[in-house]
Amino acid sequence: MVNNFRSYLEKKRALIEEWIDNNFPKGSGLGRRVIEASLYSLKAGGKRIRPILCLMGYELFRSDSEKVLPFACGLECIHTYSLIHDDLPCMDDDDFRRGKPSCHKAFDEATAILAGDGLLTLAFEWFTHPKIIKEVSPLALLRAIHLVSKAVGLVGMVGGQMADLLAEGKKGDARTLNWIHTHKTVLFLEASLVTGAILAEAPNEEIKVLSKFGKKLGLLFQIIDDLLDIVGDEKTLGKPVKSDLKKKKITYPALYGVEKTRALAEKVHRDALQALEALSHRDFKLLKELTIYLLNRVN
Ligand code: GRG
Repeated sequence: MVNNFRSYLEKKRALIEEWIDNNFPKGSGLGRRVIEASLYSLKAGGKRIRPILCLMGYELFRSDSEKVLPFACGLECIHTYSLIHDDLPCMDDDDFRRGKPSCHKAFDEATAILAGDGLLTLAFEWFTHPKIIKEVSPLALLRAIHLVSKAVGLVGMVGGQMADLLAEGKKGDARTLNWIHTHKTVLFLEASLVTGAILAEAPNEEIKVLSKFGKKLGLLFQIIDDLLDIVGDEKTLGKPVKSDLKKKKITYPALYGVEKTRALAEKVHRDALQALEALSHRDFKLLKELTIYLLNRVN
């Protein structure tokens, strides 16, 4: 089962990479530098969790997920934009990302800001790619775009990033931590999964179940992310460790310690698996494997 799941992830990653390679704007004009910088960050590696979640959400209901690949790749563009901007000196000031110099280090700050802006915009071009428009119900597509826009916008990831910056160096509490993580990370991961189901025109009741599961999965992802900053390996992670600690970020280990945080991750993992049980008439084996993978991930 585990090997099957690994090969599933590899297969999906290869499809995502291939689609990006074939469809990324080819830069030949005077603005070529920003295209190079965007592609540099987009192709620097990464687990491709958000597009894979979208494909998995779709595949619970329909088998022809290649039809929604442009949408899934658009999610990765949004994610990469957020990482480029997060690494900027005026935000988290990180020199390395995905094992390589951050975009503003490999290029310069102005180019990195533009690369992020360009990727965010490209996401919407891909969400409405002619291939998607031909294959997916227009209402389902609008619903999916609305959901993801909200999840990554002012009342989602952008707001979460604001709160995260404001909380730096302050004594945080559980409520603040939960708010930041929900907005900065969880809503986008949840939306990535749920958009897949929406594009497959899944019944609303099942979309609600996936939304509940997606929240647990997103929280698990973030708790492990916090833990890896303390116990992770720099080379495997592709970025410096103990960076949250140095910046006095509010994190789960900072609030509860490593052991309690690990126990919390295991509880959230169990909750996520329990939420999935409500989909007992669907084949959710891969989502179960993904939950286990996210609990045990090392990067
Ligand atoms: C700048 C609007 C804006 C938002 C930034 C993404 C983000 C919000 C901050 C990055 C800091 C961080 C470590 C957030 C926690 C979760 C997270 C997004 C981790 C990185 O995502 P992965 O592990 O990265 O999926 P890869 O490289 O595998 O794609």
